Amino acid sequence: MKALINSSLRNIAIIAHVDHGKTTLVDAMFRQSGLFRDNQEIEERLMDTMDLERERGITIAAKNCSVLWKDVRINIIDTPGHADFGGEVERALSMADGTILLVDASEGPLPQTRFVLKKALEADLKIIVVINKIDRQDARPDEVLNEIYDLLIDLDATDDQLEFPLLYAVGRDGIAMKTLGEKGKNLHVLLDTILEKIPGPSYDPGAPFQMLVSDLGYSDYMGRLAVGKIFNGTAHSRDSLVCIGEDGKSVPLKVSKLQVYEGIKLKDVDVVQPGDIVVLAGIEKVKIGDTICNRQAPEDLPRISVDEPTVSMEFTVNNSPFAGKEGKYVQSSRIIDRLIKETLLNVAIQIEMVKDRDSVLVKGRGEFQLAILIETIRREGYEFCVGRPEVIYRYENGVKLEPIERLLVDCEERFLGIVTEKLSLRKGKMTNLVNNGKGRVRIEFTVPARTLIGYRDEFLTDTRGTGIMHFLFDGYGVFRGECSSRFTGSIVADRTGNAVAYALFNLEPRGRLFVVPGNPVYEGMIIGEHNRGQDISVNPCKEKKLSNMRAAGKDDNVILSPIKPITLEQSISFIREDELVEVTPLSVRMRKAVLSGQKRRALHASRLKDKGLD
Ligand SMILES: Nc1nc2c(ncn2[C@@H]2O[C@H](COP(=O)(O)OP(=O)(O)OP(=O)(O)O)[C@@H](O)[C@H]2O)c(=O)[nH]1
Ligand SMILES: [Mg+2]
Repeated sequence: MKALINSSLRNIAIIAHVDHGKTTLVDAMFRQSGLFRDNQEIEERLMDTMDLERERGITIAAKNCSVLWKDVRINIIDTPGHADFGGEVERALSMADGTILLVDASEGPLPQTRFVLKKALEADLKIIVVINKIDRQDARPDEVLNEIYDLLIDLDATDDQLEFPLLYAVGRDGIAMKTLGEKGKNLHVLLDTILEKIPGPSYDPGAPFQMLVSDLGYSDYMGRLAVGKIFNGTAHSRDSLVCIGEDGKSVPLKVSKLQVYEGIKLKDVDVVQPGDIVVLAGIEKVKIGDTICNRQAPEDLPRISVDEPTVSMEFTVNNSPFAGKEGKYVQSSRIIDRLIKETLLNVAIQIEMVKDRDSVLVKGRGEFQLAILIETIRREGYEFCVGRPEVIYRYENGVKLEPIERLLVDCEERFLGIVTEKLSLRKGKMTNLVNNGKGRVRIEFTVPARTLIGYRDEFLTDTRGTGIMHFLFDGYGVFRGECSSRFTGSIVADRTGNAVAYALFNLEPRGRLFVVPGNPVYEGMIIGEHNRGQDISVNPCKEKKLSNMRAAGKDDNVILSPIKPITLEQSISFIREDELVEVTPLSVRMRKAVLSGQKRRALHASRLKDKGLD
């Protein structure tokens, strides 16, 4: 029985679609709650502390911080908006008693708005709606408000949930107001609304200590750190407690340090109060979802549940001719250990050993999430190969099911034809079409997740960079039939050496090249995309014969078309089933899984023979 409320605290999660301004709003809340001196220079998007977050301007992991407002400490959890990091939102909501739902005043609710709102409603959390970025030229706050109501109704919100507190904001300028006509000056109305409308955490005064572990950290001095909300009771530093794991077994522990969030920093405390979000040191073997509780009356809380992964990728050791030249950690055991560590820190990632011990299947929510994982560990010095992302199928009563995405496209009317044509090739089904009468259309599709891998680049090209697309996992549906992952072949090097301008110049008409003169290549490495459907083997190292001098005179001066280096994410969505991406701290290369051209031809011939086509 929960009877008391801790009114000196509030725990809120900020949720929204990607880029709707969550992290920027947290900055402004920091500034106005007196955390910094008025003239102190502070960085933008302070909570995006990871290198990759700063480079890409997106939030990847949910993070905690706090502000003090009118003697109440508001614990804030900033969450990522990108769909692939949805597990972070589910984890964050396990610590919150309420949420701020941000919606861009121009874009309105988008697929991830639906996802996060659904999760908040399921968790029965109080919601404050903030229509943000009302300074935008194309802001349409009234329509957006109607769309939010429609969304809530669509998600079966109760009458109580439909009567949400509503504010308008320009997060970047640190302004919020109750009505559109007002001229806001600061965020005071938002901070006051949080105190007024979001309940403080409730707890049972008679119950012993119980804390749900929602996040893990690490400190060089204190070792493993467990982060989470205290559901009941209090604890002191030096207390003897237990941790109940997934198997129900209790492991004893002694608290070595307790901390709470003060701004973006942590503050040591001797005692922690019920409802607070704390950082506890003193236990090594702890997992997200475990309960830390009293030794005398150990009772676990429901574990955090996150949606199942929908995409998998195979990680193998690098066996290319260049293996071991650039990476520090190359052995399979090191790679597997690193991936196991990731599953401890990230509840949305799972791994499974395959066939031999040299290969491991990594499962997640989407190829972008896996790409971020790959980028993170390659920067730590790891080197390995990954295969094409594959969706995870399910079978029900003998029927094959596949993950289906709900896709929302916003583009100029003139691109409607090409977009629908491409998506129907990819087994998409149109479910809605809205023409706003100003030259742009909004189209909704349901599309198999597997056929969307790699579609974004093509979509941007098709819409001359002006189209916007968002998609969100919609559930499992009946398999919609085979579809080629790419309609072009690969240009494959047939030997080891360095690429030469003359050879590349002659290859240019065959397709799009990925290498420049001087790049090292090896047999089986993919150096370009062929215009035609099948692969071709070529010699990119071929020098011009000296006897042929007069033919082209300025041999050394051939002018090659400039190329954009292909990124890790592009490589991952480019490769086909029989291809791999080789990842090292310095390079990203694509290759055939079977490097020898001769072996590939033999394999191809035997496949044709099996099909009776030789
Ligand atoms: N016009 C306008 N732009 C804003 C406002 N607030 C934020 N932005 C811009 O919107 C972009 C995204 O801001 P973020 O705060 O990173 O958004 P986010 O919701 O944290 O994004 P993710 O964490 O990646 O989901 C940045 O370029 C901001 O400068 C605002 O009030 N008005
Ligand atoms: Mg952010």
